[in-house]
Amino acid sequence: MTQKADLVIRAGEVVSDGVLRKADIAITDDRITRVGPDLPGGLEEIDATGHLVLPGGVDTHCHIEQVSGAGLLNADTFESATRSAIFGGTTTVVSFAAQHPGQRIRDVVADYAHLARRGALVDYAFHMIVADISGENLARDIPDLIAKGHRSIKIFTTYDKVRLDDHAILDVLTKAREAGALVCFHAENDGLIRHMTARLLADGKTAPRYHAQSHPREAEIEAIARMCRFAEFTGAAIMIFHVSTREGAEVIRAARRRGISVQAETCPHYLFMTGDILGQDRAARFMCSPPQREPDDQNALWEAIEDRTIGLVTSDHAPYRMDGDGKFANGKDAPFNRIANGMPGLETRLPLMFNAMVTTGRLGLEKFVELTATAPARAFGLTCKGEIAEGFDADIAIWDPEAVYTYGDNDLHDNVGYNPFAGTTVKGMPVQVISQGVVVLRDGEMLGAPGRGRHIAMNR
Ligand code: DUC
Ligand code: ZN
Ligand code: ZN
Repeated sequence: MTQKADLVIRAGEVVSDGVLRKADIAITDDRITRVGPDLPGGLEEIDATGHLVLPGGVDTHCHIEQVSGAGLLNADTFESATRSAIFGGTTTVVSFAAQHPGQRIRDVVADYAHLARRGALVDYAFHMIVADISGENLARDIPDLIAKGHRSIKIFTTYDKVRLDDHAILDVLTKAREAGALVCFHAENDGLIRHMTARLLADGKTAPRYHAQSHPREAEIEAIARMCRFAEFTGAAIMIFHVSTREGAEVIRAARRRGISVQAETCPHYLFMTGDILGQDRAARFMCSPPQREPDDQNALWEAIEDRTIGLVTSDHAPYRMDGDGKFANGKDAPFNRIANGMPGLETRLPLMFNAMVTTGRLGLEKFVELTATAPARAFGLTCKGEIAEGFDADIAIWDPEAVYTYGDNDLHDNVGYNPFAGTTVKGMPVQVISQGVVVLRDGEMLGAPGRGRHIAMNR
């Protein structure tokens, strides 16, 4: 007699192999062992009748317990960020090990790994932010860390202290190609941003709403085009983070057609917010870089999602509280360029995208799963994540497609203290979440213990 599975999720509508079908899922230990009709009984059973059973979300762009270029620690620990992730149906996060000039990258990765081991409630991996290639960093640490499964590097083309110049970027791209890592870019032209910031401040235009003018669309377009050329020149594989403009997406589309290995992501705040949001009260809540753009850009981003120019939607969760420890660390009247950039998004990413894609029917359920789980896992070599299929990790979110929820001012489970999507109503919410085969969210109750998350190595 074959042994009973530990858990069987029965009779849900399952997206598996990119197709929706009614099926049971058997899980033993932390793995999916079978997907199919009428599976034998398990030691435990979950009745998923009337629900959608989807891979847990994979969010490959979240800033957690990170010190920014300006030296500010963000509001979330690995525990609070991954708690928020679970409530939003996400079961894998890729955050940052952020080097600052003068630090050895191997020490930085070890430090962030320690924080994650202590707090993470779901599985995780890291991008290495490279801000200093001197000494042993480029020659030794980076190849060693890549070989250990840290196969993603993040580079800033702007932001004082952490940005790399073109020479250093080309050195990193060459090393990444040799060692087999993907290089991700925050792509905005630094000179343009500094030029515009100085002009605005000289004119006394210091309010948050001027932030958008200080990051003109041309800054993104130029830097994306330059990084695509550098990828072509070096043969390295790259990823453009948080694409916000029509022209940026067009540059990427053209580069991909030329055969360059460039992937791209965008984020819900570019799909669901426009630049006029910075005219609202307490606009610091919505400040991010690049800034939100125009309705025409939103249409272009959706077109780029449809034709796979943009393959992933991530949160760019960047949590800063609306107080002196966060956004206003430089004073409550700080000029726009001294207010921390970013907003929380780990918990809202999937419901917002589900509502837009599944509830209202834009591109549909299978594409939603691809964009938010399967493609992010594949892009970063997380080969056991992002799919419901035999042999994959049992990371699963069970969704009630009829659940309706209106976001409130401060209803998220992170440490940030506000919800940038307050007032938005979504239909479709995750109601049970399973991580490593264990139920970690049921009936609104979190069941996992901090530190249960595991580091997942990125495969080539
Ligand atoms: N922009 C970034 O580049 N990082 C974090 C948040 C943001 O808005
Ligand atoms: Zn960025
Ligand atoms: Zn970011």
